[in-house]
Amino acid sequence: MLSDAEKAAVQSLWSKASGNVNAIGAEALERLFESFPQTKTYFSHFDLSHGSHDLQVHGGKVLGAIGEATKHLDNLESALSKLSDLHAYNLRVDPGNFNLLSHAIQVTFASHFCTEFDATAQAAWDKFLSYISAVLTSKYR
Ligand code: ZNH
Repeated sequence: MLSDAEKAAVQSLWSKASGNVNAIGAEALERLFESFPQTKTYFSHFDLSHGSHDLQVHGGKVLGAIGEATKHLDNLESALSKLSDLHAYNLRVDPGNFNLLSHAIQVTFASHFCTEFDATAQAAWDKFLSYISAVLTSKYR
């Protein structure tokens, strides 16, 4: 689990990002799709053009769920249980893609919050996003 210092780093960066979830989420998705085009296959029903409404809305949902998770750092499994079911049973997203999205989110944070997202904050977020990914892929079989 995260140390108290890591929890504080996660929450502090989140307080900067939380007002802008659609734009930040959309940018993270755009970076994901540009760098790893195979990830687009899950979104064939979306308009993936730059800044599209679909990217904004879905980006907002993904980051919103991450924001919600920042409030349940001691309890991620139950907080993310419904999303975990969705990804495992319904969406069947290849687990390898979670690392790619985590990477895209971190690069997006770095480009928006260059001062706050220092090496310590990044390490905490990397750990946090790994835990989220582990929960979201825990029900695969
Ligand atoms: Zn996911 C969906 C989150 C990852 C794919 N997602 C979703 C949602 C959310 C999320 C919140 C919505 C739900 C509802 O509506 O109910 N995700 C998330 C997170 C993560 C993720 C947090 C991590 C971190 N996903 C992911 C990946 C992928 C995905 C990696 C691939 C690539 N998702 C998805 C899809 C969907 C989702 C496909 C569906 C969409 C629509 O709308 O259709």
